[in-house]
Amino acid sequence: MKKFTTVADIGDLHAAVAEARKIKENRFAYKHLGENKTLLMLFFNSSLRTRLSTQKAAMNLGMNVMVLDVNQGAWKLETERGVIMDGDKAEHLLEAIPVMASYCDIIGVRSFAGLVNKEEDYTEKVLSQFIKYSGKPVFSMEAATGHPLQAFADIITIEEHKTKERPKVVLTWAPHPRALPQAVPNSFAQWSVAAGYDVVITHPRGYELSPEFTAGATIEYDRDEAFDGADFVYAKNWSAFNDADYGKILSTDRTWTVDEATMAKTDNAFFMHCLPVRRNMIVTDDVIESPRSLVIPEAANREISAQTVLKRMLETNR
Ligand code: AN0
Ligand code: CP
Repeated sequence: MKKFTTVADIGDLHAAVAEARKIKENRFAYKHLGENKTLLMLFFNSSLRTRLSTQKAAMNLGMNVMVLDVNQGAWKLETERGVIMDGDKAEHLLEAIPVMASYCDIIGVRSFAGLVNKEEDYTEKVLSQFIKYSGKPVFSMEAATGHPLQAFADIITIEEHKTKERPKVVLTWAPHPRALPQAVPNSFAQWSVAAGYDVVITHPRGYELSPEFTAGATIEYDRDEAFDGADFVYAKNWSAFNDADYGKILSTDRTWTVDEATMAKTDNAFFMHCLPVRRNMIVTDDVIESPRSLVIPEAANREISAQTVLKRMLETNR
């Protein structure tokens, strides 16, 4: 595996989940695979889970790990070619990428959507330069349009908890005070369709996601209808994707907060969220603390999704 940015990169999803579950049974079975190999994790944005789970996954495989927070202590990086660099950016990505690549064997990149220029975000301007210029296997640790390590962990979690072959999985928008990227819902929609689930997406009008990611899912504007019979409820906020409102907050309507009344409409559904979550905006205390909440096992599975991806990258790039 040379890159991991989308569900297509993992190949047969059911085989990947099976491999992940085997890794989970004995996460130290491959502790020599990464010997003398170095992972560089590069963060343009904050992280708790991705940082720790990916580092832990690499350590399980015997790798060395270097972590760089680009905006804390490194030179500010210019990403645009042709710019006269007379501003606050001291270094260009076109030098920084091959330099960083010379010190490591695999690179993980976190670079969120700017939510200002849709074309720039949806062409994955930063991540694609790493893929093009590093010469090393590159994986997304949440880029502008997707968060595949999260979606992979989410699918592993659903597979561990589902009681039906084809569960009804509802992705619901929920309110949040700041504009957030579409990366998490994009990937969750794409991966859960690929997993073969009955996927329903519900949100206020104006919050339609890119059809590139939601193909195969049903968009249901009637929230009650969407939740009816749901086996899994996946809550997430995102900002608008449509051209006129790109990156904007169109609603903070707290009737969309997932509460006990919402969950009562489901078929005793499990509750999921990628975290970090704002309580009583996205979900009430009662729902996130209930025995049906999967937020902690879901986060724990981030170690497993990362280890599966790193293992495959190590195996195919020796
Ligand atoms: C980020 C997002 O919504 O994409 C990261 C989620 C994993 N969330 C926040 O910035 C709060
Ligand atoms: N879910 C997730 O990616 O969390 P972090 O932003 O804390 O890494």
